[in-house]
Amino acid sequence: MKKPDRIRSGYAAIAGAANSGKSALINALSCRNISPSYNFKGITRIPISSIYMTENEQVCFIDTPPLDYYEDEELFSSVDVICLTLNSTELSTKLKSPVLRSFINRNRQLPIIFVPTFIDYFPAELHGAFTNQISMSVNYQEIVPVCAPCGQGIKRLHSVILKYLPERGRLFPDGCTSLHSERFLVSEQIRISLFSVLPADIAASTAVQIEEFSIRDDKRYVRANLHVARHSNKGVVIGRKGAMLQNIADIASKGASRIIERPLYLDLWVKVRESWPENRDDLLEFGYLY
Ligand SMILES: Nc1nc2c(ncn2[C@@H]2O[C@H](COP(=O)(O)OP(=O)(O)OP(=O)(O)O)[C@@H](O)[C@H]2O)c(=O)[nH]1
Ligand SMILES: [Mg+2]
Repeated sequence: MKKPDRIRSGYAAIAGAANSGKSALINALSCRNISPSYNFKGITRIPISSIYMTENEQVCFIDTPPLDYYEDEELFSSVDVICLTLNSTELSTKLKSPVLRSFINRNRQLPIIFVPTFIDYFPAELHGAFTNQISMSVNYQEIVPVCAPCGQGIKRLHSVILKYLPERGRLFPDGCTSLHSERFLVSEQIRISLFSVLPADIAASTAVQIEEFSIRDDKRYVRANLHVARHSNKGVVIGRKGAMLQNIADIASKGASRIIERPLYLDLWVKVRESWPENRDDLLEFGYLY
């Protein structure tokens, strides 16, 4: 059967304060674990895209670093719709936040869907109260409360996002899952694995640098350096007889193979780059500034 020529297709950015559930949301909306989501502020350092497509729709979701730290004005001005996450346990404070107010103001030409997150903290009878509270303080297009890790509200949010995407030709080729290179997606999967086994402060201060990415017989061979910010962290990342490093490599290669849909062999090395998060040149070298 011939595919329709014009479908709902476009870009939906996810913005919000640190730890408000943006990455959990992109993972739930695009049905893949592409962006590290953990209980630590500032995990997402670079915008990450994840494409969801069917015969009748193509949505490129874009997860972004917290607005408190950085705002990519160009990125937001070029999307079709913005989902603004607000932690519902801190709704009143967040709605007054100057950073958030100025973001809403600067992007008022775009549809903004307000997405109260963490609604699993409240009984269903109270969810209407979030809508009232938001509608009293800002102009809004839509309000969709969600709990991304438990899937609540995700279907509804998805259909509301679609309403704001124009009908146009297909933007992405069949099978395309992200705008990023495999190399970048693999390095983010290594970051996800760091957070799942290391203390959060050590994981957050470990940079991943892909040193070699080669392809043989459709298999990926990747050598990556894990740069810890302190000498004392090196032993923790390696673990007893290398057990922690092996664990990280196992989790990361499984996750990365799933994301890039190919077998992948990973070789990890731990290096010390003292205080790299405070050093502009190191941030540039690791791809966190550009
Ligand atoms: N209970 C509950 N936990 C949530 C919800 N949304 C996110 N989380 C958890 O909250 C933590 C932070 O979520 P993230 O998705 O990393 O938040 P973020 O906004 O991407 O954080 P940064 O990248 O640091 O800005 C993770 O442990 C998530 O599993 C939710 O609706 N309910
Ligand atoms: Mg994030």
